[in-house]
Amino acid sequence: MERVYLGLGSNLAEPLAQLAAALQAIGELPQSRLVAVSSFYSSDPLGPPDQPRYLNAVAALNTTLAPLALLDALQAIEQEQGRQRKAERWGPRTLDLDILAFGDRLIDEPRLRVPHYHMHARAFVLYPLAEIAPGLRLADGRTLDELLAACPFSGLERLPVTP
Ligand code: A4P
Ligand code: MG
Repeated sequence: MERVYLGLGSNLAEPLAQLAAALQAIGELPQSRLVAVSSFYSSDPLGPPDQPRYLNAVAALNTTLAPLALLDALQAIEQEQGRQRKAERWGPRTLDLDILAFGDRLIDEPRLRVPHYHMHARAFVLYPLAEIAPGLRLADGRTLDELLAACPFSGLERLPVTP
């Protein structure tokens, strides 16, 4: 079993329902067990400003799936929930599932880079991750504490209720 951390994000079509459905689907993945889910956070959109606020969370999964098999399964969940890939970078989406970390692996393939290449600068990833993985050290040696120290808690609101 390897421990995987997943970032979840949505800013279209009832984000709360999107994240709840995604967690349900992740919990049903083969060879895998969902072991923790962070609080949900409302966050300022990163990218084009003329889009709704996002709902973000982070989940922990134990799995024996290979990384690309997990990516395929996550992309199938995104498709299932009506994700339309558009040309616009960082545009609005019903559901985005990112692999943040995968055990001790460093992955640099055309379809998959792990640790996720933008997570270090994203409060909406780092703060929920810290809830469920305090003291985490990434495969490239960076610690979550270092990343948090360089990334202020701003544009982010921790919501009291999770489904
Ligand atoms: N890919 C490579 N590495 C990974 C990985 N570690 N996990 C590839 C998942 N996918 C990975 O992703 C494009 C391709 O990245 C995939 O086909 C996969 O093979 P995508 O989801 O199709 O495209 P994208 O998400 O639009 O692009 P990108 O650059 O991944 O965007 P991000 O980084 O996911 O950002 N603002 C707030 N507040 N909250 C958000 O969650 N999210 C985004 C999207 C923008 N602004 C946001 C948020
Ligand atoms: Mg993505």
